[in-house]
Amino acid sequence: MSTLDKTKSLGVTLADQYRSVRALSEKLCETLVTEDYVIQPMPDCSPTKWHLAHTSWFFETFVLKDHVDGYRSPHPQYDFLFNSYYNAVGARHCRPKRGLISRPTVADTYSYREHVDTALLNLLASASAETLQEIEPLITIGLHHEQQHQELMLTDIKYVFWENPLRPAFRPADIGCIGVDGSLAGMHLHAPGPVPIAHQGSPSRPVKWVDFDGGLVWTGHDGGSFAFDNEGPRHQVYLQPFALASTPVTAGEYLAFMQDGGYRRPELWLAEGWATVQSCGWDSPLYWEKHDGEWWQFTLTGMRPVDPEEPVCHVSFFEAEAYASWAGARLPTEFEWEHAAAQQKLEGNFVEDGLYHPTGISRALSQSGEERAVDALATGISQVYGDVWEWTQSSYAPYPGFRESSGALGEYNGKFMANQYVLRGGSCATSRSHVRATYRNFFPSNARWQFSGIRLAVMRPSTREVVPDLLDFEPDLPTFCDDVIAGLSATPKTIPCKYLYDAHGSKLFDEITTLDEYYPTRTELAIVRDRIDEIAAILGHDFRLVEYGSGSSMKTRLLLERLLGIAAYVPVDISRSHLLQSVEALAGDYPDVPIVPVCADYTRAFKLPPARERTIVYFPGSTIGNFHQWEAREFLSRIAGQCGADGGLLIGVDLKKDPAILHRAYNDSRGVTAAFNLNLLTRINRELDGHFLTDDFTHEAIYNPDLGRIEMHLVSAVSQAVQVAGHMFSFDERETIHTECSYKYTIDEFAALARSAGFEPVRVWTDVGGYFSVQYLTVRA
Ligand code: AVI
Repeated sequence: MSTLDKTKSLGVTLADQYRSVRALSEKLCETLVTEDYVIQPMPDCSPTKWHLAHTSWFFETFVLKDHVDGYRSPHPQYDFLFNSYYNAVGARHCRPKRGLISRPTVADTYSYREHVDTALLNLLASASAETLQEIEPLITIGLHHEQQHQELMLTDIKYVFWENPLRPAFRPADIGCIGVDGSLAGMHLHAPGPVPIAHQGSPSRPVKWVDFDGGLVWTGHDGGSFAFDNEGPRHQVYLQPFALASTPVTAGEYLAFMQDGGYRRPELWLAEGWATVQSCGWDSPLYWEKHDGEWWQFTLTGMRPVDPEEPVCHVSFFEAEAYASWAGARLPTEFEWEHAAAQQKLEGNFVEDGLYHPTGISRALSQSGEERAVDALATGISQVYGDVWEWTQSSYAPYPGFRESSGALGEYNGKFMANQYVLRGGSCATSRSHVRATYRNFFPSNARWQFSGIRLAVMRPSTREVVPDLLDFEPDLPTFCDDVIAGLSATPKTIPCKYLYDAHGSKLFDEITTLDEYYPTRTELAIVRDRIDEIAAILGHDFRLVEYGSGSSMKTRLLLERLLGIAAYVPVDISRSHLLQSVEALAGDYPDVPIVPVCADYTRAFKLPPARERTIVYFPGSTIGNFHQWEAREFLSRIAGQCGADGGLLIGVDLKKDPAILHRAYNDSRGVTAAFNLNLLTRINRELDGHFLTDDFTHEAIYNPDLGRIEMHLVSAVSQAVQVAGHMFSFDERETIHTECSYKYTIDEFAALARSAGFEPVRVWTDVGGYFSVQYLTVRA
């Protein structure tokens, strides 16, 4: 090809690219009416009109003014209005006030675009080879810049329509909708689609992990084609072996986090994230709303039920991080992500697909061809590109050797390298030609209006290698609020003791177990330690040990070390994070014992995974004492059913003794038990908008000899009325809330109870003082 032909061809290629990108900006606006173009619902969102004008101003400022002889802008004052952030170019209008500019009108803005298009296309048609070489990088960056604004046009208009109580749809939906009041009148709502909404909270697939070896790897762009300056220089980083989840976190998985109190548990959040949850009142991703007990979400095609299969979207870095910590995982670093993504085809759900919303894995795979679908399901990671931007744990920082380019365009990326996190992979609002493995998007940690989601990572070797499956259950929540309202409305007032154990309550209970006065934990451990050989002999061989409540304690460790017949250890706990923590703690120390954690509320019926070996349930700590006797009978019968004919139960049972000893154990001198009890009120205040003044209540624990139990109460010191979750409850002076029973048994009494539930006592071990017992029972034939 001659030089002239090459020049012409470069000009034509650039012109074609220019026309195509510019046309998409306008196509995206085809369903908007004039009023939609002008609104700015929050400082981060710009009006559509502003995006259309700013992207034109960009070409005018960085190409036309410098490369068209005698070029004069028809609107010099637009420099002030439509300069976004380039200090080198001059002063500018204040960003949060972009929505206050009614002039230029929308029509004026389109004329301005047309003017810039004509001038630019004329330049491309007539430019010399030298000029074309010079402007090619500027036009290319201008086109990528416009593609970034196209994505912002979508995310910003979504927020504009979300702020409108009529919830208009950006693109027409198929069928009817609901209004803000839950009515189905006159608004655009999308039909549920193929996903059965009844299963919003259904158990999620176990995470499938894909391993990567790590080592010294190259990262960043090699400069062979277009990339933003922040993607280089290419350099080496060292990666520890890691694994990535095969798919982004789904809405169904995220619902499980929400139902497990994800937005109410400070221990899961970074301090700043928790402060944001509190101050912004977050209880779900942006655009989610509950209607008649079902979660709906606002999309660019209107309101529709949350589809549990599709990637969760519109979550901040804080939410992504909290979810990861709840799931016992972490976010990937941007280098891990890039290393994995570089091995993937650049395909996915992008803006060109016209869905404007992330899709579920089935749809993503069905669109990418059967061969690849099978491949991805078997080994690979999928939905790496498109659908949702994936938050990484990497701060947006310069790569080693990074230098901003000179001139105004040096301000494009570099100056934002503070207080932001990197996101990777593009979204359903990104152009396919805009992303690549090295692409670094970035937003502040609280931003949620982008199509941002989550992919989990873990280190290798990790918990998952000893956790074949975290068998999930469907949490039957919310119950805390219902139980508290019902309990405070009853006479006498009472609240189930399981609510004493939030994160702080659990810590206080751990502290109780170390108190001099609280004998049970210490005594039980001593019994197990002294009798471990006898216990091992009686339990025999080839059984799985199913422990109710997460076991990371000394007793569990002792059993795992000394009971040689254990074929598997099955911890059962309602809290996924406690379960993962305890498994993580035990797995490393007992690599030979397979661990099969089960996330379940053991006080209710749940299924254990099937097993070849016998089942022995371990229920230590005399937690059985916290059940009323009729509840204990029912509970033990359920255990007998779970164990089957050849199974057994190893249980810790506190015994009747001198009431003075009991009194000291539950009224300790350091006031830890009092704090444990009073923490229930603090929890209600925090989680249920309660207004208890903890100073107006005192802790009381008394032994009731007739019923053979310690009763723990919170006593109102004054006559008062307290609001909880919008309800008022009055308390007389000295009126109490009964918060816990702790039944004590004689050995005969417990034997009778066990028999009535289908067990036969086999062996009872006690300490010399007869304070506590460890008992082995088998299921009666
Ligand atoms: C967990 N449970 C067996 C303890 C008990 O002794 O009933 C809870 C407790 N309440 C006050 N102190 C300890």
